[in-house]
Amino acid sequence: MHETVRGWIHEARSIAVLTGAGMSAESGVPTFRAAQTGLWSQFNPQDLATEAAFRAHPQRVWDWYAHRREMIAAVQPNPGHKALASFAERHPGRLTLITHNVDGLHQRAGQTDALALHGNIAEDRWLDALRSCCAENIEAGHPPRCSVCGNLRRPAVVWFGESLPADALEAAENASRQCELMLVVGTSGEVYPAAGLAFTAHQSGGRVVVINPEHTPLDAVAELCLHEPAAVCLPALLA
Ligand code: BJW
Repeated sequence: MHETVRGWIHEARSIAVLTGAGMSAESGVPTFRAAQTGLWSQFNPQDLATEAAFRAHPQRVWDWYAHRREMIAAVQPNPGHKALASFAERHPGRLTLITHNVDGLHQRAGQTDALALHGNIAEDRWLDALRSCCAENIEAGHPPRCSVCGNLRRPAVVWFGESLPADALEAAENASRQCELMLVVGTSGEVYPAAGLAFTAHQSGGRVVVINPEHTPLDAVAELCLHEPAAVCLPALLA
């Protein structure tokens, strides 16, 4: 099956790659829906990643992100991230990388033009974006706040019920419509609108290949499913 997919990669003039949390599993970042460990095992990540949760329990949600930031800062891009970055460098303009991931590992592997649909966990922004708070008034805390009006800092990620960055989403939709081949790597295919990009690629005539050790709803539009870990499969396909 690798030979077949390698042939499709060789032929395709435009390739879109949609990655999710499984892409970073071999770097040591737990997937979003995997059981949480230690202190965080009692919480469902889906219940923490909302604005309502942050407003109700700012310290709890802030500390969860602080814990994940620390963990992510300590890991490295894996051979899968590196294989994608190296392919993009060797074939300028042929590959569009679209990611659910907020961990910045594609960017650290060299793919600075990755379309990060759910933001970046390393960055913060004001919770109430309409208030004009100054950076010099940031008072340390869990979370930090504006010493003048109390506005809170929050992680610059996209929570459930929030809009995705419009430019990145539009570019991802265009790439999905135009690609001849889409590789869907390490995502459960449950979170929209990102998951819908695989259907867009399929409906627009692109071939879809899913790389995931488990079955997902996106298998329905895949011409082939490779049930392998991303960090092993991608280097084998893209070398
Ligand atoms: C391996 C592996 C290895 C393991 N190798 N693979 C249409 C239909 C239904 C619902 C909706 C819809 N449109 C919108 C919605 C609502 C909602 C949604 O999708 N809900 C569903 C859960 C039902 N979407 C939204 O709210 C989005 N916003 C939106 O639509 O705005 C418009 C709107 C506004 C107002 C009202 C309504 C609509 C925003 C979604 C934001 C998602 N944010 C998060 C958190 C980011 C911050 C953080 O990290 O804390 O993004 S949620 C979380 O899920 C995170 C991830 O990026 C995302 C996707 O998860 P992913 O990557 O698939 O990870 P996992 O863990 O689920 O799966 C890992 C996979 O890897 C598994 O399959 C493993 O098998 C595999 N794997 N090891 C390869 N080694």
